[in-house]
Amino acid sequence: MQTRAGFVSIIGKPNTGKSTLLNALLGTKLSITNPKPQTTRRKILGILTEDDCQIVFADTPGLLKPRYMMQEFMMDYVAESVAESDVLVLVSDLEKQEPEEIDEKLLEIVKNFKGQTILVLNKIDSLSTKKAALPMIAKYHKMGIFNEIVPMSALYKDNIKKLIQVIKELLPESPFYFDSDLLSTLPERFFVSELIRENVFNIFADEIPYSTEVQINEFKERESGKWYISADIVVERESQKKIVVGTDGNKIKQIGETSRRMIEDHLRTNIYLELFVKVRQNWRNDKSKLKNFGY
Ligand SMILES: Nc1nc2c(ncn2[C@@H]2O[C@H](COP(=O)(O)OP(=O)(O)OP(=O)(O)O)[C@@H](O)[C@H]2O)c(=O)[nH]1
Ligand SMILES: [Mg+2]
Repeated sequence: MQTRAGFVSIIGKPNTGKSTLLNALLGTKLSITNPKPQTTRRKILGILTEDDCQIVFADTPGLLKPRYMMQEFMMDYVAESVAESDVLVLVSDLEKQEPEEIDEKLLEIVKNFKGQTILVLNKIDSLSTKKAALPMIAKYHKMGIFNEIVPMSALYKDNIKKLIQVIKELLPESPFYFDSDLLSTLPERFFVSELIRENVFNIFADEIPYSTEVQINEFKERESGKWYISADIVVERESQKKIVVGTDGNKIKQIGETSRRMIEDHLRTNIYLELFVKVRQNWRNDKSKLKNFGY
C-alpha cells in the first residue's frame, strides 16, 4: 500500500490553542494547556497513525520576542521544528487581535517556508456566528501564502476531522517514520513533569508559573507494584519558595494531590508522589542551569 507520512509543526502566538489542537488531533492529552500564555516551553511530539498515513505533529511554544534566556531557548525549538517540517500549521485565534509585529514575524516564517502551509482560524466557537469568520478567511486567502485555511474549534473538536483530511492530502508519499503504535518519542517522566507544572500554572497567578520548572528525580516501580515518583519544583527565589510551599504546606499539598490524580490517570496506575520545592537562583537566565533542565 502506498502510504503518506510527514512532519507537521503547529506554530502561532502564545495562547492561540496550539496545545489544545495537538490533543484534539491525537484524541488524547499529551500537551499541557492553560488560559495563561507561554504554557508550552518545548517541542512536544505527537504521532497520529492511520492505515495509510502517519502524521508526526510538533506542538511548539508560542512565538514571542525573547526577554530572557529560557524564552530564547523556546524560540530555538520553534525554529528547529519549522526547519524539519513538511507542513506548517499556523494557529490564529479568532477571539483576539494581537500585536501586529509578531503577526508579521509569523507571516514571514510562512512566506519563507518551502513546504505546504495551513492556516487554522481557531476558537470559532467564541464568535456569535460562524459567518463572522468570513472576513478573516477572505483576508488571509487574498494573501495567497496558505495552501488551505481551516476555521475550527480545537476545544470543541469542531472541524478537526476536516483538518486531519487536509493535512493528509498535503503530506508527501513516504514510508512511516515510527512504529504505528507509538504516540510520542518523549519519555514518560517528561509528561509527568509537565502535569505537575500544569498544576503550578493552575494554582498560582503572576510570576510563579513563569519562574517554575519541574524536575523528576526518581521514577521507579516499588515491590508493592506502586510507582514511586519524586520531583523537584524549582523556583528562582526564596520568596517564591515560600509561596509555593504555602501556609503550613497547604499549597504544596494541593499541588501534590491534584498532580497525583492526573498522573495516575495518565499512567493508568497508582503512584506515590513526593514533591520538594527548591531554589535555583535566576535559573531562567542561566545557560548551564537551563541545559541541566534539558533545554
Ligand atoms: N473557546 C475556545 N477556547 C480555546 C480553544 N482552543 C483552546 N482554547 C483555550 O485557549 C487557552 C490556551 O490554550 P492552549 O492550548 O494552552 O494554547 P497554546 O497556543 O498552546 O498556548 P502556549 O503554549 O502558551 O503558546 C486555553 O484556555 C484553552 O482552553 C477553542 O477552540 N475555543
Ligand atoms: Mg501550548
